[in-house]
Amino acid sequence: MAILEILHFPDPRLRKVTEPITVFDDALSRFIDDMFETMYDAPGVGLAATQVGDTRRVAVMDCSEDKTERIVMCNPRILRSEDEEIVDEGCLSVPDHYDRVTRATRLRFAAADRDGHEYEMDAEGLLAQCVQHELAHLDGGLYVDKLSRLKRERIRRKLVKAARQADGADAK
Ligand code: GNR
Ligand code: NI
Repeated sequence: MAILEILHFPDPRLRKVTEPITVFDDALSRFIDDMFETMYDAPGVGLAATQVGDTRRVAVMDCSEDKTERIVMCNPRILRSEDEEIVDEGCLSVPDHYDRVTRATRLRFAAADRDGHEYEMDAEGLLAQCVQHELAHLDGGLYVDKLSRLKRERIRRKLVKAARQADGADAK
């Protein structure tokens, strides 16, 4: 198991569109375990492969209070969604920022688990929000894309500056 490095906006690797998973092998399973470890360590309620610089179409989630409900989504797709609400959203790839975005309140999605078995699940509340957030990551999207350009640019400048300062600290 390993904790992977989480990329920060505006890293261009976060814009890559992932490739569908066709082989469900031990290497994939180990990667999924690393993603869970990275997500719990962060801590976060979801993590997409894109965020750790990988182009496999997989994301993990655990929105439970006691962190015991692991959900693996390989090749996920939303089957239907209903109602919209404005919710507060954050992202491990956009540290120290939160903003309101519009998301579907309830949805049904399909995905494969780590063994390639297809399943369907109904989601609402935070889980529904997280499914939409992770699916966007797998297509190179970020919640900041839903904000005004002014807000997005402000966030970008702040994170570029923070990354530069972190690099400087590393060099010393
Ligand atoms: O940990 C996370 N919390 C969160 C809160 C509101 C909406 C979405 C999320 S997902 C985020 C982890 C993350 O960045 N996943 O990609
Ligand atoms: Ni995110």
